[in-house]
Amino acid sequence: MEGGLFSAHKPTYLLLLLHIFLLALLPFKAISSPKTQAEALLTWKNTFYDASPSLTSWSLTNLNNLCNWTAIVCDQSTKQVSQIDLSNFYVSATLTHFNFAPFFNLTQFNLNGNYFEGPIPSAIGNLSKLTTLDLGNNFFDSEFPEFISKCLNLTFLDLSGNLFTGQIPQQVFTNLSKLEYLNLTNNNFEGPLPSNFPKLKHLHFAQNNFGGPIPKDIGFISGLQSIDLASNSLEGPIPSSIGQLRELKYLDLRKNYLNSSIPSELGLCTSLTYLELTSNHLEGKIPPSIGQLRELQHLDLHLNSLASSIPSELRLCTSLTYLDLAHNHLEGKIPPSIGQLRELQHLDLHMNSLDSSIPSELGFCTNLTYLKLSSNHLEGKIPSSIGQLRELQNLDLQMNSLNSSIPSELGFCFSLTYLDLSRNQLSGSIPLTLSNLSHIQRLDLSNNNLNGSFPTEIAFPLLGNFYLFNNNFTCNTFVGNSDLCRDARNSKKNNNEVIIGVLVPVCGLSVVATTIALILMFHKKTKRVLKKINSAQNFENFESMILQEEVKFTFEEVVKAVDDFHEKYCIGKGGFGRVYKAELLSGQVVAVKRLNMSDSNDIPAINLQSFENEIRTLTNVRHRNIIRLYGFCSRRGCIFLLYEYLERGSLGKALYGVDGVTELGWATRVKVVKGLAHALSYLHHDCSPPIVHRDVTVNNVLLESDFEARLSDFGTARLISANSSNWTHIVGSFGYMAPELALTMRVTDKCDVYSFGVVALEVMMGRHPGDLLESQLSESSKSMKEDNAELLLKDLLDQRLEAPSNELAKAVVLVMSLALTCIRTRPGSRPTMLYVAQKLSAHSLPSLPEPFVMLTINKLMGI
Ligand SMILES: *[C@@H]1O[C@H](CO)[C@@H](O)[C@H](O)[C@H]1NC(C)=O
Ligand SMILES: *[C@@H]1O[C@H](CO)[C@@H](O)[C@H](O)[C@H]1NC(C)=O
Ligand SMILES: *[C@@H]1O[C@H](CO)[C@@H](O)[C@H](O)[C@H]1NC(C)=O
Ligand SMILES: *[C@@H]1O[C@H](CO)[C@@H](O)[C@H](O)[C@H]1NC(C)=O
Ligand SMILES: *[C@@H]1O[C@H](CO)[C@@H](O)[C@H](O)[C@H]1NC(C)=O
Ligand SMILES: *[C@@H]1O[C@H](CO)[C@@H](O)[C@H](O)[C@H]1NC(C)=O
Ligand SMILES: *[C@@H]1O[C@H](CO)[C@@H](O)[C@H](O)[C@H]1NC(C)=O
Ligand SMILES: *[C@@H]1O[C@H](CO)[C@@H](O)[C@H](O)[C@H]1NC(C)=O
Ligand SMILES: *[C@@H]1O[C@H](CO)[C@@H](O)[C@H](O)[C@H]1NC(C)=O
Ligand SMILES: *[C@@H]1O[C@H](CO)[C@@H](O)[C@H](O)[C@H]1NC(C)=O
Ligand SMILES: CC(=O)N[C@H]1CO[C@H](CO)[C@@H](O)[C@@H]1O
Repeated sequence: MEGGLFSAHKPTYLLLLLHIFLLALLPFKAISSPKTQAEALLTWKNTFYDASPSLTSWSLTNLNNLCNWTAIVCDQSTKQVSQIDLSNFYVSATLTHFNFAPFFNLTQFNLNGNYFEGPIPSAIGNLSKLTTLDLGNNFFDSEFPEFISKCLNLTFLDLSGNLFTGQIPQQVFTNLSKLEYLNLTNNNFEGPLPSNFPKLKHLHFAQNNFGGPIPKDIGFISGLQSIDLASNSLEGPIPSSIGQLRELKYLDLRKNYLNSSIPSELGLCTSLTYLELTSNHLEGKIPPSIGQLRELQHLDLHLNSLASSIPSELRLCTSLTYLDLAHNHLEGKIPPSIGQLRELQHLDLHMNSLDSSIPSELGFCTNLTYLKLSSNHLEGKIPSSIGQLRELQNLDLQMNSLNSSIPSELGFCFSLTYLDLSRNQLSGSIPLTLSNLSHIQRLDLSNNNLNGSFPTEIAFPLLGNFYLFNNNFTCNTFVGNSDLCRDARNSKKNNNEVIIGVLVPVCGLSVVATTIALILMFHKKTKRVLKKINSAQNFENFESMILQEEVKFTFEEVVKAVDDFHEKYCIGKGGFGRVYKAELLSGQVVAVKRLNMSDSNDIPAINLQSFENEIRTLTNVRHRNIIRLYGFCSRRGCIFLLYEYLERGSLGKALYGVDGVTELGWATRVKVVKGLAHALSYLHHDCSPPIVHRDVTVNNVLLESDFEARLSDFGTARLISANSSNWTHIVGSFGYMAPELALTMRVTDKCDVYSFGVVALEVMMGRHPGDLLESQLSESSKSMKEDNAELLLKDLLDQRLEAPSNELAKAVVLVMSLALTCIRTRPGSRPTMLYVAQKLSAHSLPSLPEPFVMLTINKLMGI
């Protein structure tokens, strides 16, 4: 059956001939032929919501070339389809319209990373030769497709990242005796865990709602190499049979309710490299047998109730790079033998009851980048050997009873960016060598007994914050820098609390302070660390407060400043609530967003704990182009979010206000778009977990006095809909919302990319690009309507400004062409924000394909 057989002239005739030919060949089982297969695929493709341009080979005119179609692999001998691999084609469709009958010989079926939705047809159970079935990362929403149990040859089954619900019928897997890989991660499965998998090597059930105990016989699945049951509701013990899994390399049981002790049999799993038991209720001691895990690289037991001392056998786990035992009840001393863990990069023992001194042997762990021993009962001195840790970036020893002076060797930890020695009894003066810490961004020496002269050299390279309050320094220490110090007697408590915040690094050779803010503390020693006051199970009574670490005001001050939310302080109203401007006594201005939650029905669904975690994540977001979230407070059914306040207001205001034209020239507009791109790129690609903004509009982009863009309101939308998977409405603003939201209701980062595209177009056009967006949609499979495509760019741009020229013209063209790719209908064909941000920041701008005045939209889309 050569492709050449089918001439273009008489296709029907020849196809008929072929059909007869095939019928003659296969008289009894003539269900499938290349032609019926091709036709079935085409029928299916015609139901795709948005035909992928990369599937152009799937076409009537190409019927005779089935084996050369994209995403199709044929069996060499039968010339029939043996594999369909549509992974990451961003197809929006269902399986309901796919006729499986001609494909009963299929061995691999891969739809991972698309927008398939709806149920799985039972006919899939007829694919008896199937070895690989990958339906991961779609929007399938049925119960577990039981008929899969008929695909007896299945070795690989991935249903992860969908909306599957319900229990897993126990008998499903009894006959799937060849199954080696099973990934059900990130669905809504519930009920007991199945365990009848004779040949399974990879069991991944994380992020579901499985309950009950871990099956006792899990140890009999002897070939298991990885187990991931994280983030479920499993309870009871870790079964000791687990010790029989000699091939096990990866075990992740974090975020469950496991409450036994760690079985000593775990020490028999000698292949383990990764062990995660964080966030359970594990108790008892860390079994000394753990020392047998010589391959172990990652050991995380934090947030449990483990007691007793740290076993010295841990020294035998010489492959460890990551060790976290924080937030337990561990006591006794830190075993000096820990110094034998020479590969260690991350050591966290904070929030335990460890005592005695810090072993000087820690100085041998020269690969350490992170060392946190805070909130223990450590005493004595900080060993000078710490100066050997040249890679150390983060050193946190706060809240102990250390009572020596600060060793000058600390100045050799050249990589330090974060150093916290606060809340100890450290004495003596600050060693001058600390001025060698050129990367330091935060230095907290507050609440000690330090005295002596204050080495100003230290403060000046600091980019971030420097805390010295509650020591024995007095204002006199700062002589020569009188601006540094204001009279502390304003303070009601007169307790010499001094905070020095150095905001700007030194430029050039001058060692003169550029901007130094000195804030005097007026208040009692309110705890300024992220602080939770109280929480109840229902939202009405949910009183809680979380403030960013550096925040120096109290919520009461804010309430006072806005006269208990008097109307006259209201500066804006939005879908979620009102925004108030609070001018505090200290002169600081804060924007307060008040979200009225009590009338929303969604509230009971919010998991308060996860809500708080969310806030914590958001308060940690730091980026030049993102408004700082100082904290949050909840009272009487209202949530208050405290943000940085910017005088200039929103981009929308600048764009449409009276001064829009004069102030927002082309260079400024390009700068604004660039800043926004960087902000979103940071949220999507540098935050963990990534943050999707969900509501990017010109009103949520604020401008600094120099027109630097600052994205605001990030996370608000997510907070409001957190954990309510059955949304009754989609959060977002009309005119900026990605079209697929109407179809799938699942928010991805590509929704932000779309909104960014709209905002970028709007900034350049000086008006909302509504008509452009509509024409994109109505002709989704082709490019744009022709009349649009022939539109001249210069006519599209904001007519209130003179057309840009030279370099500025190039920049405007780049912004426009990127923005047009961002508003593509298919989410998959939109670029990532990382890509956009990088393109916009490239050192040289691409040159124009033709003179600026002749550029059409069509041409632009090809750039
Ligand atoms: C499939 O494509 C390859 C090269 O891409 C070509 O050599 C071959 O002839 C094509 N097969 C058919 C049946 O058209
Ligand atoms: C499957 O392949 C066999 C030959 O390997 C063939 O006889 C049979 O008809 C095929 N079945 C289908 C449904 O294509
Ligand atoms: C496919 O499976 C369904 C049920 O799973 C069955 O009713 C049907 O007869 C099967 N079709 C073929 C062609 O075997
Ligand atoms: C399953 O695979 C085996 C070996 O690969 C093969 O002999 C058998 O025919 C396959 N079973 C089915 C139903 O295709
Ligand atoms: C399981 O699926 C999730 C989600 O698709 C994926 O992130 C993870 O890497 C998969 N696990 C393995 C072991 O492949
Ligand atoms: C498993 O196979 C046996 C024997 O072939 C059959 O009787 C049983 O119904 C099958 N179970 C399932 C759940 O398919
Ligand atoms: C562990 O939890 C289970 C179920 O919640 C309970 O029955 C059991 O008593 C607990 N065991 C321990 C040691 O706390
Ligand atoms: C430390 O890290 C370096 C580079 O990552 C690596 O080559 C070295 O083996 C590690 N171990 C020690 C003990 O330095
Ligand atoms: C530090 O404390 C220990 C015991 O609490 C005491 O023996 C020692 O003298 C103290 N050292 C200094 C320098 O105060
Ligand atoms: C570190 O700082 C001290 C005092 O400021 C200085 O004498 C010394 O040369 C510095 N050492 C290095 C390696 O920079
Ligand atoms: C060395 C020194 O002056 N230490 C004093 C610091 O201040 C406390 C009281 O705040 C005194 O108790 C110390 O003697």
